[in-house]
Amino acid sequence: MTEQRKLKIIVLGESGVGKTSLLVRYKDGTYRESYKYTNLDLLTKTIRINNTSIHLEMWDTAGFEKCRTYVRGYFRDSHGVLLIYDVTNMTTFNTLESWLSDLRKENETAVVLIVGNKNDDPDRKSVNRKVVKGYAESKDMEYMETSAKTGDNVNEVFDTLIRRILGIPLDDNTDSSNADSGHCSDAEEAISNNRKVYKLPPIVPLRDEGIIKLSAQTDKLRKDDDFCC
Ligand SMILES: Nc1nc2c(ncn2[C@@H]2O[C@H](COP(=O)(O)OP(=O)(O)O)[C@@H](O)[C@H]2O)c(=O)[nH]1
Ligand SMILES: [Mg+2]
Repeated sequence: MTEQRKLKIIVLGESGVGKTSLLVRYKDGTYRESYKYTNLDLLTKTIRINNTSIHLEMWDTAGFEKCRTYVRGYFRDSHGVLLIYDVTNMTTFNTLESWLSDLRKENETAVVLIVGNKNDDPDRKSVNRKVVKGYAESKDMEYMETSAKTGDNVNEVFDTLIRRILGIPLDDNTDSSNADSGHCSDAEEAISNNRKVYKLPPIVPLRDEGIIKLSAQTDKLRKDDDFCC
């Protein structure tokens, strides 16, 4: 029997780091230099992992990060957070700590993954990988670099976040002897045997339901929470 799960994922970080671009790239594999969505709120996608069908609700900020006045409900109940900076802009990395602290005031349990986006031009890269790695380790978080523009590492970021939320181990080394089973139980068995080898269950996209503009609801939330933008 197929189990159903719903996961809420949110994005956080300064305006312009590529949050919307990353969500859209993951949702339907496209990229445009500039998105014109004014009330882009919710993107949905259904994937399957083992026998579980997972309905992803991926919430965009709808621009509230510009004034850092939050829709409080945005943080609440989220299972996973992509904390995003721009690898070409150190300031966007320096503000991650305050985004994280704002998140933790409302949500202590969400899994957070740090993402360095715009990793597509080595000449423009200005945030030192080692610095980010050190920060991520100090927070016991994972850190990955992506490009929404080229699509590099985007699926991997979402896969990693989803696996972390669901408690499915990531592979350190793929064990070919385990390679065709692909079930959680194998991974669990590997852990119980204290082996550092896991076979990842595949994540399969099932439906791409589109971008839903919930401007009516968002307007209400904005009103309720003194949304300033
Ligand atoms: N070079 C490059 N530009 C990007 C990338 N992701 C987004 N951008 C650009 O950065 C700008 C801001 O992106 P947007 O997704 O609106 O950022 P948001 O404000 O964080 O949602 C847009 O002009 C995007 O085209 C990327 O991976 N590489
Ligand atoms: Mg945006």
